[in-house]
Amino acid sequence: MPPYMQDVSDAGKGFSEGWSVTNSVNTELYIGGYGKGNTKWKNRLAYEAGMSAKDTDYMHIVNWKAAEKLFKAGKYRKVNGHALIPMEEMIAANALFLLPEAKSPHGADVSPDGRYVIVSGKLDTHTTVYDFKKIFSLVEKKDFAGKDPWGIPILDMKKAIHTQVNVGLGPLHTQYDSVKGVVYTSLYVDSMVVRWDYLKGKVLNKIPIHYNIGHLLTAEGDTVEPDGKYLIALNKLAIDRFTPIGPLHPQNHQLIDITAGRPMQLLYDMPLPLGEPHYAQMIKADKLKPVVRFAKKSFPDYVKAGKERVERNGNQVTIHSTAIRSHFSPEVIEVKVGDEITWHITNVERAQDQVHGFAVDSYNVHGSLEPGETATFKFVADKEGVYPFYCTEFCSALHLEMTGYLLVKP
Ligand SMILES: [Cu+2]
Repeated sequence: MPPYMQDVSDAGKGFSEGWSVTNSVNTELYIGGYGKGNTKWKNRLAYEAGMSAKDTDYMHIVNWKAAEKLFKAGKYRKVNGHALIPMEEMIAANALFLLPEAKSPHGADVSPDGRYVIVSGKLDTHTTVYDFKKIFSLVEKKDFAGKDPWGIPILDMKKAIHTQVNVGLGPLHTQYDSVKGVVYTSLYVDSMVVRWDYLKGKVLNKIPIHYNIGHLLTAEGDTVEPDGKYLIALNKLAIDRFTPIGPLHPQNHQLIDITAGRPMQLLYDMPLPLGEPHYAQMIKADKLKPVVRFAKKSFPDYVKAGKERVERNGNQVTIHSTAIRSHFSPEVIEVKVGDEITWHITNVERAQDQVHGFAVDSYNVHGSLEPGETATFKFVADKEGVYPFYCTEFCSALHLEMTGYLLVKP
């Protein structure tokens, strides 16, 4: 890649399978220098201005199937253990192109059928819908508008566009609905979500968000078959939603009903102890097939209930323990000063989500054991005395009683 600042990417699918797009900023190659105290320059523009000098930056378009052929032909070199195909090889193989996009772009989101990619430039009120059919045609005909300083072909922006839509201030990311043509774009400056039609090129309606929205998601919105119905605004910077409790205000997400045929409706503010996650997915719950407990075979030192024991070999002491509500077994363990302890503990709970903790605090031994998990702690018992060990997860009504003693004898 050329030395621009590459930002968000999306993979092609369906029509654009095997291709990817990556946004970039600072195609100006600006190197800063604003403010007093600069040792090199005076009176330079700040990065934010110097990086936004040109009206457009470059979307990087990569043909991964062509890259795969180059890799198989050995046209790469190893950098830190990774195969790196040099830019010249990619250019020669017609595998890397640039396409102008509105400056300081953020989201690049490929449509469910892979035919289009929607790009929003934060400093442009328009979102741009590019048509891969047009892009591939330009690539095929080698209809280029020029080359960048590294010799990468630049496609003609106007010839690659399906439509541009004036959606509002500060458009960022776009997510797809189950309804054909309908998409949702976050508007950072307006604090809104705009619902619009990228095929017909028109705005449908908007809903205010009570925070500065960044990313957003729709149910299965990044897949070839979005589910619609719900959207979550992933927010930062509460505007006026809460009584201020200090310099940092709470940051919540908002769940929005996007059922087709009626205005979008705010359903719920969702408290999360962190600001806007960058990308998140909403999927149907029945797609999750979680394990209930770890398999024995995952842990060679698994301790079977009833087979708990303490083994000594010289000054090497191996403790095989189990944990289940609300006791450790064994509960009292005697060792000698200087013994090297290897302590295996298996959580033998059959109940779902029944976690236990383990601590020998004086020896700075701490752990957490999920159902079926075996953990191993190693330390030298170098201080004589009576040291309690105990569960550190509030596991049951008798959690406080889930304790034992390590006796270190002189
Ligand atoms: Cu416990």
